[in-house]
Amino acid sequence: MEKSALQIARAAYQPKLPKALLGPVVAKEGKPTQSVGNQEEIKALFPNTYGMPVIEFEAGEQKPLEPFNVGIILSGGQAPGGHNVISGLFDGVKSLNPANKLYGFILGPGGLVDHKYMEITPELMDEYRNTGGFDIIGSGRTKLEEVDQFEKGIQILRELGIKALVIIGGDDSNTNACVLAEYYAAKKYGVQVIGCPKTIDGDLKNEQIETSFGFDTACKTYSELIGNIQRDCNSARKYWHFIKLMGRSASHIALECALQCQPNICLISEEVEAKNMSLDDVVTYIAQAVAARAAEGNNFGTVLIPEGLIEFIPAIKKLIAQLNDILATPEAQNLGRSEQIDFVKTHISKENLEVFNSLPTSVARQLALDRDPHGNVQVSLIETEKLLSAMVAVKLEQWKKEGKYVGKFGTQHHFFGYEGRCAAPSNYDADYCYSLGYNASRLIANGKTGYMSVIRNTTAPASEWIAGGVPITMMMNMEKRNGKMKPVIRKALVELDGAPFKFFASKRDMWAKETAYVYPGPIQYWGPTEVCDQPTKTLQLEHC
Ligand code: FBP
Repeated sequence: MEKSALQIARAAYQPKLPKALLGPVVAKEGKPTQSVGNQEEIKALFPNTYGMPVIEFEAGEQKPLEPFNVGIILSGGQAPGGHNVISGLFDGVKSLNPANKLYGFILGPGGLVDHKYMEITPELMDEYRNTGGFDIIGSGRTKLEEVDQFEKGIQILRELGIKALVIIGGDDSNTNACVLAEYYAAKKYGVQVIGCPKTIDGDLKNEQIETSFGFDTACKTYSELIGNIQRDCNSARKYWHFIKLMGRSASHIALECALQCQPNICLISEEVEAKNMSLDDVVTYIAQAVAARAAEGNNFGTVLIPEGLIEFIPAIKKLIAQLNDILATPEAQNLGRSEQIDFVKTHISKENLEVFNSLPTSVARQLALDRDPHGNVQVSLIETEKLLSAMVAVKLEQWKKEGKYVGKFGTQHHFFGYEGRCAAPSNYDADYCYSLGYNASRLIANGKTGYMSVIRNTTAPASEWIAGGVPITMMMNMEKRNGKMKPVIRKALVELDGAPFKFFASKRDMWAKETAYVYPGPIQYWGPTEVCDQPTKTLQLEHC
């Protein structure tokens, strides 16, 4: 594979590890844990993996281990740093015994079920150190939830002598990792399952997990692009740029980019829901800011829109909840796509039908039809940026007629998501991911299953990071998925009383009125620490 000069230089980077992981470790165990909600139900569903203690590694003696093999799966959307998790795991496993082997399952959890795998050799590994992407083995969204899949999985794990499987994924994939860990523990199959917190969305975090990997690099990549747009915007002074940002339900990415770039407007879905705003309220809020800037002669600006916004408008949220229930019924499942729309229309409540009919046809179809394998509405496919700018234009025209607005409203639209998911990891993600992978090898060596690899205290220098494991059941509660109550990891949404949102809220009126843009520029790997090694503003505000 031909490489750029930057790739060659970057390949030589040795990621940092927490001090505790530099030599042999012992696991210091805390008290028994509880799930975040529905304790009785979760305990009953996970009798073998519920209540385990939180673990922290300390320097100590490692008991000698027989050689063993490990399997790895990349699950769900790409996130910068995936290859570093693999290289950390690879180096960690080899450091325990050079004869140990690492096998990668191809194209996500489906590779385990279909027995598609490859050995990660030292030469192959070296090709991918510190690179973005998941292409070393590929990723996929197959949902691991059926006994039949678990049984097919154990066949190949046994054939390859695999003692532990590491699943790198978001909340849904780690939920499935936990279900698999429980199943293999109940059956006494002798295969451990360890999860690893991945997703650019930043919504897999809690008291134990400071951030999911990839969030840092993805946000820095989008912020570079937004900064470039803002500079263009402030140079030409003739467009309003409507920029949708990935992040699925949570608005963490939009919020982080707002903290980095200081746009004129940033919508936060969680706030829209809390304030019970309608679509018209959101449109009015944007139009007012456009009109206020126009009154000062500024017919330009930037609007950041989290991709999940539409789901958080309370009336639409209610509609989606009912659509999910209807679509999960066997009758609906057996219908073709166009018949499903008619079926849905005849089965939803009058109130929801009104909301459904008020939406542009393309948006209504998206809400009514496409779900990913985990039952999520595919919000990345909904063009909210175009929907909102069109509605703002209509409102401004109306205000013009009423003499309330004088100005020009030229628009440009952008959607940033795929641009950042495979970016070369920032120093933060390169170190964090490598540590997560290396740490997973220590959880395996200590015989743990049903744990997520966790690295904490990451706003401090890497040498002070804390390494350990958290039982996945601790993060679970019961939620409705595909029409049924299921144990799932609780998604972390933007907290309106959290420091990042409060800081943003204290500044946004000024940012709306004035042109206070910040241009963060590209990610830097070499240079002063304040340029190269800063964690996200979200993390800094959460930990200050
Ligand atoms: P994960 O939750 O699997 O990490 O994926 C995140 C994400 O990038 C979302 O931000 C986005 O909505 C979705 O994936 C897009 O999915 P796809 O890659 O299937 O188009």
